[in-house]
Amino acid sequence: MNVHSYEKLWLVAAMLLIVGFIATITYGSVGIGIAMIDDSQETIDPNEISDHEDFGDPGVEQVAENEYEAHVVARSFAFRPDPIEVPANSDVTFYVTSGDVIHSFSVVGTNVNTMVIPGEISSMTVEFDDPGEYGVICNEYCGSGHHGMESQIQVVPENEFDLTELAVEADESVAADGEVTLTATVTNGLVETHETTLEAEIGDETLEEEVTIDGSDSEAVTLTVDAATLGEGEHDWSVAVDGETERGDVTVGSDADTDTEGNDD
Ligand SMILES: [Cu+2]
Repeated sequence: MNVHSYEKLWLVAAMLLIVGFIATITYGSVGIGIAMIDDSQETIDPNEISDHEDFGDPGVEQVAENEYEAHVVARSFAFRPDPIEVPANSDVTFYVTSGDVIHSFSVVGTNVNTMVIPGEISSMTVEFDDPGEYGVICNEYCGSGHHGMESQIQVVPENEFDLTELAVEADESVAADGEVTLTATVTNGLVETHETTLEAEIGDETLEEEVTIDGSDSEAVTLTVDAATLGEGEHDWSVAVDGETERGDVTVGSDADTDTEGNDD
C-alpha cells in the first residue's frame, strides 16, 4: 500500500497531538505540587465558619521559626483578611475555605492557585524569600461582583513584621482629684520575644513605655495621669503599639466629683 508522504506527516502530527493531550491531563492531575481538593482533608461546616477556632477570626499565626499559618475565608466578593501580611524569608501554609459558593485563591504571577470549595479546606505551602506585594484574585466565576474579588499579600521585611494585638481598659469617669488609669494589654503572637514601644495620649499628656513581651505571651502596662493635670471635662485618649490603636474618652470631675463629695459628708 502506498501512503502519500503528506498523509504520513498528518498521521504523525495527529499521534503527537494525542500523546500531548494525554501528557497534559496526566500532569494536571498528578504533577509535582498539584493536588485535588477532596474530603480526605479536614472539612468544615460553611454555616459555622464564624464559630470555627481558626477561621472564626482568620489571620496569620506563627507556628515555628520562619514558619507561619494563614487562615483565609473567601466570601462573595472578598477575602478575609485583606491584606494578608507575612514576613520575608518564611514558609507560609495557607488554609482557605469558602463561606458561600465556589471561589479560587490565586496569587497573580505565581503558580499558587487553588479552588476554594464550601465545606472543604484547601491548603498549600508557599515560600516567600523577598519583601514585595502580590495580588490575590478569584478566578472561579462566583457572581455579579466576581471581577472585583481580590486581596493582597504583603511580604514585609522580617524585622518589620509583628503579630501584636492590643486591648485597653480605662475608667469612663474619674474624680477631679483622682488618677486616670489606662491598662493596656499587649499580646505578642510571635514565637520569639518581641520588643516594642507603647505610645499613649491622654488629653494633652503623652506617655511612652518600652515593652518586652515573651513569645506567645502578653504584658499588661499601666499608664496613669493625675486628673488635676488634665483639668475638668471630657478628654480623649489613645494608645498605639505596632500600628494597632485603641481610642476612648474619660470624664474628669462632674458626676465622679459629686460622688466623692457626697461620700465625704
Ligand atoms: Cu469569583
